[in-house]
Amino acid sequence: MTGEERRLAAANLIVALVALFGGVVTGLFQALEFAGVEVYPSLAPLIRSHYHSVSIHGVLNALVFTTFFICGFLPFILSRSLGAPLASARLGWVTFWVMTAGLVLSSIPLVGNAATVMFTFYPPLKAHWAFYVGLTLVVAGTWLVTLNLVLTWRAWRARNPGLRTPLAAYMSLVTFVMWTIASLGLAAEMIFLLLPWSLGLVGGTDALLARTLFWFTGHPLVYFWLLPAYVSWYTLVPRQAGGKLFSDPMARTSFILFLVLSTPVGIHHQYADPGIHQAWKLLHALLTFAVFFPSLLTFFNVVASLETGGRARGGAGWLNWFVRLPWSDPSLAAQVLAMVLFAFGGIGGLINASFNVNMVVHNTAYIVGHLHLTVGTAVALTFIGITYWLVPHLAGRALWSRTVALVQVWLWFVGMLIFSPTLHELGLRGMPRRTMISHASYLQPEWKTLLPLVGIGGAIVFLSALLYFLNMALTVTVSRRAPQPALEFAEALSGPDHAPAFMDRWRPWLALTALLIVIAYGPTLVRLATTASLNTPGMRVW
Ligand code: HEM
Ligand SMILES: [Cu+2]
Repeated sequence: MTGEERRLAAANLIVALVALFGGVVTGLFQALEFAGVEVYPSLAPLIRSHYHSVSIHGVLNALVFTTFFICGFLPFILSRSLGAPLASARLGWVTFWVMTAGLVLSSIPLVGNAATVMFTFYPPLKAHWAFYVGLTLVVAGTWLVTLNLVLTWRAWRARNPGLRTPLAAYMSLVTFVMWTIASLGLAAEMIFLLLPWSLGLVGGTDALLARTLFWFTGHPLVYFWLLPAYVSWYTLVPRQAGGKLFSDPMARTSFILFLVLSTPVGIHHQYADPGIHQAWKLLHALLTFAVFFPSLLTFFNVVASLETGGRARGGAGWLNWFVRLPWSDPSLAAQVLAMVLFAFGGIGGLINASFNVNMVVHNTAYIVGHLHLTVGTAVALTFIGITYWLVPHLAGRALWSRTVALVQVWLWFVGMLIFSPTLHELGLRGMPRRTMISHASYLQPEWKTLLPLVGIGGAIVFLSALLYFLNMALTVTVSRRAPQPALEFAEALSGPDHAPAFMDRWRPWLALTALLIVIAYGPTLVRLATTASLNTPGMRVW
């Protein structure tokens, strides 16, 4: 193995963390705005409005931080898990620079208030073309990551015929293959609608077709964020907890189901959209409940694995094993607390997914509460936990301070425990999301009493993030040099040989994935594409 995987991972992590920094700063502004603190006037011309801030916040956190982290983390994991270097380090660097160039290109209009269209960029809101071109380059870069992973795996396979693919490599591959299929919707939206429109080649656009293509990718996008966190929960956390993975075959099963079921569910984001027949919405609702099944498998498997750790450390009884986990390890603490909040995120997700109940929470602050439990904590806090071992590993230095890291982890947890339930409740009281709420003429007294808690919770999470960046910066610069132990994956109680061989084959699963997508999306997409009248003019409302 060469040092290239380390350098590639480090380069991606640097971009990811810079993005997260911008993401939490804008998050603070928004939380303060909700609490009635006038921040935006003093931020001009850097931040021009709440909507400018929310656009930067969503893009940096949900798109840039996550994507760059994943493109750094999973190739590194795959290479370690196969015990082989990446097929092409040069391809790895080309990929990194394509994505970074795309990021810079899209950041210019974003920062300059020429792409204040939120991270979902729904037309007819219209951004500068550079924003769309840049994001397209980032997505194209992720396909190159897939290519590199597949080539690496095939070379390994040729050298090791008949061996089961190691779990961590298997999961990394599934994640990128799933994402590559899923991102075709976004690619189509960009190439056929947004790029020609923003370049002035066509006069208008079709909002419904664009949204449908967006959510084709937008829902599996959440699995693109989550599956790398699961990779850590399944293949690394059990060892960190002092235990073993409960079941390797069950873990593989859940990932296969995520591959098959992540994409044909996106219309659950469009229950409120006119122009899509209810039958398709219902089918997507049912498939959404189907994808809840591998989530439950994951929950059971990961908790059972943690339990083996807690029991090995002397925990007895029903719950005492949980207390006995090695809580003094910030990497483990971060990820276990991320799981705890994710359980609530999952429950809330079922409410969102329920066709008619969705109407109660649709586009309210409840959704903001939900997504800070899921991507904002389950994913972000897990990734933070991973960096507590990965950054020292890459830098060859000890973590600067374990204590600061532990304080950071608990502050995030406590801050989110205030921030997120408050937003859920505000949503149930009818407060909309994506609104400069303290200036809304319809601001309700029953919202006003709760809004300060959004500011307080948000400020605590922000403080936590500052401690994190301080610790990371000092780790890579002044912390003492200490060679880090080699990366070891968790053993499994029930190992890979118990998994049926057909799970290691790709064609049947890819065929099933394609079939479900054609059934769930085919008729709607064909109808929308053949009747699209590109006549909606673009709008700039900020
Ligand atoms: C200091 C920490 C954070 C604070 C205080 C914060 C605060 C907020 C607030 C107040 C909103 C609602 C804006 C509105 O609807 O008008 C928001 C939206 C959002 N946040 Fe955060 N956030 C934080 C961290 C994060 C993280 C770590 C992520 C993901 C990795 C994230 C992802 C999002 C997303 C995707 C939205 C929705 C944006 C949209 O509606 O377009 N946030 N955040
Ligand atoms: Cu979804």
